[in-house]
Amino acid sequence: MGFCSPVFKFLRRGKYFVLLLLSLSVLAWIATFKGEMVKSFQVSSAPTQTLVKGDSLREKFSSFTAATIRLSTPPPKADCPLESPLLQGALQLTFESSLKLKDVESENKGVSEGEYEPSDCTARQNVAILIPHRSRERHLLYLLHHLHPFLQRQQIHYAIYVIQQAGDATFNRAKLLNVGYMEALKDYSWDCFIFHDVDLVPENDHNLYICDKQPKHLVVGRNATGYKLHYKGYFGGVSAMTREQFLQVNGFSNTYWGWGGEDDDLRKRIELQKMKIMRPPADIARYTMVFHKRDSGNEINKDRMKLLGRTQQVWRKDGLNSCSYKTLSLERMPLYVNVTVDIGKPQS
Ligand code: UDH
Ligand code: MN
Repeated sequence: MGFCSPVFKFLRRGKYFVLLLLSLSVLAWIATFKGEMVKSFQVSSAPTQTLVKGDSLREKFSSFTAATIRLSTPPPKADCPLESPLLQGALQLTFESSLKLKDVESENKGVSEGEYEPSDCTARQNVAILIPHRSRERHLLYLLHHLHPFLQRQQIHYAIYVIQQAGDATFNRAKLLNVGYMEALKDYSWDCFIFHDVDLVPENDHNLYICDKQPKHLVVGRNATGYKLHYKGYFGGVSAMTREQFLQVNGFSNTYWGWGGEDDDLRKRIELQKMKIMRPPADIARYTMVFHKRDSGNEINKDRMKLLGRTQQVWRKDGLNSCSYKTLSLERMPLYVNVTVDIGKPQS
């Protein structure tokens, strides 16, 4: 029997066949292993993968990672309700002489650098509160104490800016508020601005610190005036205008030094634009003014009537577009942004 017998040929082919089978299973094993490798790599870098249509492993994988991502990022917040469920109505205001800034800070842990936004819903407006200020620290403390919880109950996204007039030149409330508007807009594109005297504390949280289709005056009454409107057309104390409304009237005039007239000037600008001032109901728009005397450096402005006679001629070139000032410092305190400015002095 020679080497080329049929039995030998069969054995030789069988050997190749076994070899072939062996190498195929090795290849299959490598392929599975590689699959596992790819899979575990994709787990860690999944967000950047591209999905090839028809690749079912990747498709499955991508829905798995999408679910994982959804779990780790919070779901989008719903808009806050039209009326906040946290409102309390008329409030019992207190003015304790023992109150300290530290107390007010620890009462308002949710406020950071003067800013707050509701955690469980998206606020309907973003509001900057602007407070013109010089040497009224006690009033500021009382206002912060009441205003922070008041605004939080209204579910507003807000920040408080205190604009301090540096030096002892005559006070200019209106120019400080123009500065506040411009400085606040460097931080965020606020929808609405509240121009707020430091000594006026709102008595009812249904008096909403949000803007409307028309400029809004929030102080219908105050304790000192028997809760009656000061006079027809009064637009002082606390008022609210949208970013656009304020820009449309070119802001406040910069030329009112000392007490009075600047708020009437703003009303005239509003009327020239055919806008109409709105007010909340009298039983809601109530304020307590912390008692004070006239400040030195804020004497009655004897020129105010003369200036008011010129509003129509000058409003286009006297206002936001002509407001020059120098920011001396901007400090982000826990409860407010403190902007100290040199606004110059009256031209004589
Ligand atoms: N302001 C200061 N410091 C000043 C002057 C004014 O912070 O030295 C600010 C503060 O925000 C104040 C606002 O400007 O609330 C308006 O000034 P004001 O409170 O003096 O004006 P008001 O009309 O009083 O309330 C005027 C004089 C009150 C005399 C009272 C006599 N019974
Ligand atoms: Mn006052």
